[in-house]
Amino acid sequence: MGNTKSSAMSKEILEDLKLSTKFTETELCQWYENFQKQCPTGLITPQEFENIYARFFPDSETKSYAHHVFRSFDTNDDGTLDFKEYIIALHMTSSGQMSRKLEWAFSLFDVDKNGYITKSEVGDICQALFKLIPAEDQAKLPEDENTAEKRAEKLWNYFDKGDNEKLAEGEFIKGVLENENALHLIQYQPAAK
Ligand SMILES: [Ca+2]
Ligand SMILES: [Ca+2]
Repeated sequence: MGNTKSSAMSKEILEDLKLSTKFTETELCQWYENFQKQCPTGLITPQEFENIYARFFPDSETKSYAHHVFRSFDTNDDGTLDFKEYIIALHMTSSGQMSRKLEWAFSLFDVDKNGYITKSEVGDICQALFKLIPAEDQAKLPEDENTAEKRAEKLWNYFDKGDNEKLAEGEFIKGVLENENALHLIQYQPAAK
């Protein structure tokens, strides 16, 4: 207390994050302390981010998925994640609210950030997601979901769009909310060990 080290979070960022997330001041300050410890420069690089994913999914190829997630969190496009982006990411992805998670999923699939998802973007993310599935589990997948291409095709068809059409955020969220299997195809959750 009263120890205003240079590492303290600015009042402005704190107020901003309190407004835009459901986190309390105490939580935010604790996360800030942890963030500073893990990341003394205050910025997470793509490489550090990849390393975190590699630790979470030791049996998978995480590089391309980590790259896409990083891009979706780097809202100001400067190639690093600052504390604010990190907390917003945490808020979006850990929220109990499905609609918020799906807003994030939309930004994950919108690879070029133009506000629409194309079939080829669905293909890119399905590739990255497929690589997250450990090889032994890939072998157990149903016949029509056992390659990234099949999964992308199946997912895209749920949205009822032609190959050259594009998908807006509302259509994406609605489509996934109405279809459990679409929800299953846009994510990978490792079986609990
Ligand atoms: Ca950034
Ligand atoms: Ca796009």
